[in-house]
Amino acid sequence: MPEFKVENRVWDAEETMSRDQLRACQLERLRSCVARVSAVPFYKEALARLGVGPESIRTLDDIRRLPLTTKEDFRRNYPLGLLAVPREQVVRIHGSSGTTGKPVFVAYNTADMVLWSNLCARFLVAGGLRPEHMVHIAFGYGLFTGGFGLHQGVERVGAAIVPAAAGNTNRQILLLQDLKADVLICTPSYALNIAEVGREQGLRPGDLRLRYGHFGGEPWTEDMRVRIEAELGIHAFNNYGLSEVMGPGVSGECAVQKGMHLQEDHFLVECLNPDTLEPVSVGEKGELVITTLTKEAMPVLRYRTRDIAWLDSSPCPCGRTTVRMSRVVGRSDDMLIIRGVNVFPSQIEEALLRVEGTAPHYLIELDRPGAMDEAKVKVEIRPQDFSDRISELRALKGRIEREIGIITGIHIEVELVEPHSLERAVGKAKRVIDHRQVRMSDGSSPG
Ligand code: DLL
Repeated sequence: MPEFKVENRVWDAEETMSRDQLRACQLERLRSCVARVSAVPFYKEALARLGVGPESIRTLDDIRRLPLTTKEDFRRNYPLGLLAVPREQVVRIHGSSGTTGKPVFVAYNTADMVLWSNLCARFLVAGGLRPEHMVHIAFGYGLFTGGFGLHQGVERVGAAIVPAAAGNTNRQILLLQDLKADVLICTPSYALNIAEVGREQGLRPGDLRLRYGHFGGEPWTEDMRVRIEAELGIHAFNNYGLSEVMGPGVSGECAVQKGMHLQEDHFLVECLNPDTLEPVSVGEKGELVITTLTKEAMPVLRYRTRDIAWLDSSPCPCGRTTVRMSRVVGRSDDMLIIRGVNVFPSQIEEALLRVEGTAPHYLIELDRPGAMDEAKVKVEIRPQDFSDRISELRALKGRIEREIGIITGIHIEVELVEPHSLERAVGKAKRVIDHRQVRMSDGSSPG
């Protein structure tokens, strides 16, 4: 038995059901999910086109007969066209960035909210959370699923919550010191930022009373875990999820910390070659494609997450019987995650098109010199608008930054550059230079 870093506990009995029981449960739930999505015109048409229905699902492999869903499908059905229940039954809306200025909305009914809080409770308990703890949540509370999602999970476990929300790091440190939280919840990069600011204030590792941290919402590395654990004197756990299928709660690490347990009784997960859409072998890298087995308000069939990871089906000493996923090692599209916020290059383009005086030539530069991502967009000015007047250029820069802020939700610095100064590509334009150099490894490599 490997050494457990924290006491090994499970939240509910379903986490340890036998593989046979789990498969039977998935099959039954998949059939009812297919029946449920037929209430959505988009799925009704797609299923009719493929000639499939609940009765076509005889084995779990029949999932491959079902249609795929993409972010673009959410966009085409904006704002709530994928609802499978009457609007009156919706009790919560969340959202994430779309590829254009409009967010993608997701909806929950009462049963979904109960499920969501239980799924978050599962991975929080797996990573050390106990009712007697005090939990500091430094995620944004808003359309983003991170703040409210984790909040409900902690509440479900019965621990105390400090809903600090994101930003104002000095204040976060004050709260952590004075209220003596045991658990920190935020993005991994923000955890490092808190550690850095704390160090500047003269705090030493362990000065805060933190014992555990649950981090997710953006990619991070094993090296980053080592740094966070050393600088904050805590055990750092990874958890993964995405708005379209729920939010946080899709998977999370247990005390063994060798991959994130996918909550397979509620999500059927395929790992596909993103080009051929054929399944890859277990242990090989592929794109995760997720079907929600039990979500009611907005169920999704075979959602293409665009997240690249690999699966590990070997038994886990913690006793959970679910398959584990590796860290996310890449994306099969161009989505960037900047300070925890999903940003698409097309959103920057859209912002530029809204501002007079810029040419559609731009370059996004990303770096992470310290704990936090730094982002800058170089934008070419049109020759006719090229001006020697600093005040005019400053106003133009401000207009672009504002527009980018409105569309993406974060501040990105703009640097105006002379006409024709950005390199022109012969083929596809190069829009992003990412210097963040994150070594995406899980300690082990895929087969
Ligand atoms: O980020 C949900 C979440 C919030 C998960 C808080 C965990 C903690 P979205 O804003 O829709 O939802 O962004 C989803 O973020 O497709 C991944 O690319 C990335 N992502 C989320 N968690 C991780 C993680 C939330 N642990 C997108 N590691 C996903 C790597 C992650 N990437």
